[in-house]
Amino acid sequence: MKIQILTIFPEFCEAVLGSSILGRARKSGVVQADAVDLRQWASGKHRTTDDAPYGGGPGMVMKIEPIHNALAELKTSTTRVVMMSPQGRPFTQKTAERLAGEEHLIFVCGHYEGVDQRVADHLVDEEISIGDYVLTNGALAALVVTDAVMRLLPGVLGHEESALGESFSTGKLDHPHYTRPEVFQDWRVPEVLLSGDHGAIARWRAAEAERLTRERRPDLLDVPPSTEKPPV
Ligand code: JF5
Repeated sequence: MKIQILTIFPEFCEAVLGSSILGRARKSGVVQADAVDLRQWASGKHRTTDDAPYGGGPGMVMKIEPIHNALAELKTSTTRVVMMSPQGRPFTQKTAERLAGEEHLIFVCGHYEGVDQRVADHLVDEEISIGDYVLTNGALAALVVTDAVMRLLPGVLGHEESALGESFSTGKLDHPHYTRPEVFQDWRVPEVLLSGDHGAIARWRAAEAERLTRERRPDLLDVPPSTEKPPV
């Protein structure tokens, strides 16, 4: 799989892509993930990627031409182009699973007040939001999606089973986890986890996941499984 993050902050993305599990996955060759500097396709002495909004108002809007020219050069017949913005469809684990099946992803990252609407209307396949808040830098959102997608790819995590059977792939929040020591100050590890009774442990974990989900995320319970449908 190949992932390209098209951004005016490539060094910022490279720092994340080069670190920890993502850095190791990249070196192992199971995935190619790179930041691509949008300014390569910006014209003029100042390599401008933004301009004042038509109709007036504060801030700057990202221009269409550099994004168009970058995509014209980077896209192949199998590319899916994703734009990160607060106006996008909500990003979920289902979205991550679907994107993990793609051969080539390009993330277009917005900044400033926004991106010329013709980019979303004509140049991208889908617009995704990572949540109901506003960032200064869409690359931050693209990195969140990249991380969630990459960890699903075979060979990225140590043990294959760790990507499944955890929070959200089950449709519920995860159960609590504990490790040594058995007692810290006066805080004990739940006795059942020390019992060696694997049936009892599985039942306790399922009950804890259910209890936590009912308490914190009742919206996740008793709803039909979402059939995520991307636009074309
Ligand atoms: C961005 C215009 C993009 O703020 C975000 C974002 C929030 N949730 N998901 C993405 O992206 C940066 C800001 C303004 C376009």
